[in-house]
Amino acid sequence: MSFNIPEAKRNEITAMVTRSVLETNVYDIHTHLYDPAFGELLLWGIDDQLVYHYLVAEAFRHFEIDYNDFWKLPKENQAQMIWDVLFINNSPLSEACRGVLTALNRLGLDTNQRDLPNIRKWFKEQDPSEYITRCMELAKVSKICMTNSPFDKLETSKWESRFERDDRFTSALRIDPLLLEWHTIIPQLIESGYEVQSDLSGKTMEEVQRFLRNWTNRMDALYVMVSLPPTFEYPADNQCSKLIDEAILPFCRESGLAFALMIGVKRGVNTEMKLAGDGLGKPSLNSLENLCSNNPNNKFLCTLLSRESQHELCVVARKFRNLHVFGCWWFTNIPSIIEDMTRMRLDLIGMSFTVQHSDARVLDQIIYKWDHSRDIITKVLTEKYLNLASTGWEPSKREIQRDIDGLFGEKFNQFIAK
Ligand code: RAT
Ligand code: ZN
Repeated sequence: MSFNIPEAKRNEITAMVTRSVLETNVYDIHTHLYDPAFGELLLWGIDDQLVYHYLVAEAFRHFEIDYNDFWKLPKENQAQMIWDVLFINNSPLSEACRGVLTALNRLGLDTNQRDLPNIRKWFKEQDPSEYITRCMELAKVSKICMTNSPFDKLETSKWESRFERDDRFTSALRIDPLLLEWHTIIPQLIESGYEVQSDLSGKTMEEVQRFLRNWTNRMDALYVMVSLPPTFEYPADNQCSKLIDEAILPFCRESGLAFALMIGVKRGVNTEMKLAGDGLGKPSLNSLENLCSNNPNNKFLCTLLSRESQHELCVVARKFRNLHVFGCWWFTNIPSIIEDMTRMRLDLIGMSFTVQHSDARVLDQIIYKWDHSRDIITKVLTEKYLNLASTGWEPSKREIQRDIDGLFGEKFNQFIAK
């Protein structure tokens, strides 16, 4: 209730919060973007925006084309089909559609022309290295954390060569296959000189730790990360749990790195849609509680995919200070849910979380993802500071700025540095 605050004070607080949220640089702590040294792996431009898997999933609901026939088309033709069906034949109201238009609009293009050839022409004229800076400036993103897989041949060849890092891009070591498809990666580990056994016997655990150490050093990784299905159980009598206990967590303790868990993805619900075919499920958070309580000397970062799990996650975070909650992930990264989650997190865990990450796969997307989130964060925080002011506690400009710095990356930095 903020009706007892004089109007001038209300306006002052609203203006301070709005300015601070809109002008503070963020650290985007989880993306699928790459340091420009990775060349074509860093996607940008209108065609990559249109074939983003969030839009592919929406477009297939209208298409009649066979899945395979669609995948055989060149990227430009796929993009054209998506544009036609989601932007021209229907109004582009979904979050992912609106996102494309927000980015184009902020880049100075006239979206009202609905002119895809002209948009393409504009992108062809951009200089890639200037364009990165432009997108980062427009989004007010000062640092971008990549998702780096030592199992992805496309990127490992680059890591194995020496190259100069762009210091705006940091790294996170992604290890999904190690925990979820152990049998499929054994040949690669053996070929790279690691003495591992399929039944995890002998020197396997030490060797997995050596593998993690080598890749962390090579990538200068800030944290180790995995995305897990809703059926994830810990502790459990299986290889995943054993690898976590005997390789991942000891390595994280030794190196001081946090272990990031993104829980709730059901891979391949419709495999014909490829990346667009993943779904979600509601996990039991007993496993997360067990991880945090059995391993008090480890640090955990966590984000969850199901809306229904968000309240429970906040409660787990209230119990364990070695857990840092971050972002509104994937299917939760839509305005109505961001608003709900942000308000609930502030209510339950105060200022001790990271409010958002973009998960951008195409550079230009950082513009819309952060623009849309900033609008909602402004709304929620303004309401919260006005509530505070109505108790007589007037937030100062410096306090507001401190808080927003925290939510936009400082709390994350402090957590991983602990
Ligand atoms: O949000 C996405 O683009 C998903 O495809 C996933 O990449 C997810 O964010 C993940 O990191 O597993
Ligand atoms: Zn992701």
